Amino acid sequence: MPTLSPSQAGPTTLTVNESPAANQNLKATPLAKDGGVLTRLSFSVSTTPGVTGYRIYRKEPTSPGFALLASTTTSGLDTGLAWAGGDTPAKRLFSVTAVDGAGRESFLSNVVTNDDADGDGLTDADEVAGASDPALADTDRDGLEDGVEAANGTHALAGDTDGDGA
Ligand SMILES: [Ca+2]
Ligand SMILES: [Ca+2]
Ligand SMILES: [Ca+2]
Repeated sequence: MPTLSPSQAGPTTLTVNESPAANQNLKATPLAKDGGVLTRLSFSVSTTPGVTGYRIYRKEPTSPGFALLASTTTSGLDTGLAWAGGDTPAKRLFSVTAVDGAGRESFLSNVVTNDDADGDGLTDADEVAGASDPALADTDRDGLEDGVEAANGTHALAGDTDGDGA
């Protein structure tokens, strides 16, 4: 959160110390490891000057809110937590914040789940059931992501279902 620093002496000034900007491009992808499939998170590093690290938060299905999972100084994390296959293991939510050297923390980033490998808003299981590609956000490459097509009732497998000529 931003903090305010009134001057102790001299001319009256008030400095607003802005907290870092939130990351907006967090992604969760399946990672085959040790005979299982685990959840890997990745994001772009913050462009806010002074950012020294990131905090990864997760929400368990039975938990009312997010809890700290790990801190990292790099732009990704192998969570060690299972990728969801159908309803088992359970769906988890993830988010990340940026932290600067003074300990100021950004708001949460976008939220991702461990059951949507291409981040298009449809779960892997729903994509398999509906024959769209769980590894490609826009299966028919018409510019509308599969989740948007599902919400709009257009077809994710045939191009230009929105009739815009693209
Ligand atoms: Ca998907
Ligand atoms: Ca897809
Ligand atoms: Ca499409």
